[in-house]
Parts: sequence; C-alpha cells; structure tokens
Amino acid sequence: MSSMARVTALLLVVLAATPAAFATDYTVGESSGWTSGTDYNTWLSGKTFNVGDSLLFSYSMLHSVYEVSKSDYDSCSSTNSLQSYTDGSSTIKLTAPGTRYFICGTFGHCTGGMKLAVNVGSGAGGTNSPAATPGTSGTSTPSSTTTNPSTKATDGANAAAGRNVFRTACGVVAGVSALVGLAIMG
Ligand SMILES: [Cu+2]
Repeated sequence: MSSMARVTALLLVVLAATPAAFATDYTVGESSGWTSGTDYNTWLSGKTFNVGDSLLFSYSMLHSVYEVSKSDYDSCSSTNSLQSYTDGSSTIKLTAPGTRYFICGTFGHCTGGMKLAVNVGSGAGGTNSPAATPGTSGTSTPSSTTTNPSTKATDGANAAAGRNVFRTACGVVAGVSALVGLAIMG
C-alpha cells in the first residue's frame, strides 16, 4: 500500500512538471519569417501561447523588431519602444501572462500590417485539474458504499423490535379487556 502511495506521489510530481516540458518555440510567420506582406493574424489563429513559450523572429536587414505598448502598437510608433532587436534572428521568451506587442521599425511596414500582438496565458490549471479527479474519487466512493448496508441492517432490527413491542401491547390490552368483561358479568 505504501509503494502504491509512492507511485501516486511520483505520478503527481511528473504531471505537475509537464507544462514546462510542453514549452513551444514559435517561428513567427513560419517559413516566411518576419517580413512585409505576411498576414500575422492568420499566423496567430489557432495558436495558444503560454508562459515559457518563445517567439523566434527571423528577418532580413530591411526589418527590425520593436516591442511596444498597446497604444504604440495601435499607432505604429517605435519611438518609445520597450525593447528593440535588429540582429536578424531574435528569440523572445514569453515570461509572464498578458499581451505582448511587436512591430517592425522600418517606415511604413507596421502600417502595412507588419505587426504582431501575442496573448500569453498562464498555462497552469488546465493540466492539474484532470489529474486530481481520478485519485480522490477512486478512494472515497467504496468507503461510503460500505457504510450504507450497516445502517439499513440496524433500521431493520429497530423495526422488528418495534413490531414485537406492539404485539405485546396488544396482548396486554386483550387480557385486560377480558378480565374487565369477566368482572362485569360477575
Ligand atoms: Cu519591416
């Protein structure tokens, strides 16, 4: 039984550690890379980004990557950028949940659609909850079913005892009324 518990504990540790193992490196724009003329909303569709994932921007010297605020993303302004990358191959790690905004710094490229907003989820919770459910339901269900028959047995015994008391009372009443009847006649 203790070895069983040890296996379960080990399994829970492995499951808790899995999200890190599923960290994904996304190449922005796939084979097209980070360039003008690519629809990055199409590239984003169907993808979920979590903490621990990375974005790889691959681009020629005509382009650059500027991480900016939401308002600068909307207005395509790179003057107050949070980070800038110009080396042609930039890996950006998604370290916290929230939305990250990237634009190209070359004039006209962002307004032409060379911009990317990535929604980063926490990545926790979804993998933890299904693992916890089978373990707890498996141990609690059999113990509750074994208590039910014993309570039914005592209920039955109480009912039988009640019937016996009723029968005795009937006998006493019958005996008393018979004696009363004899007394009246006599
Ligand atoms: Cu560009």
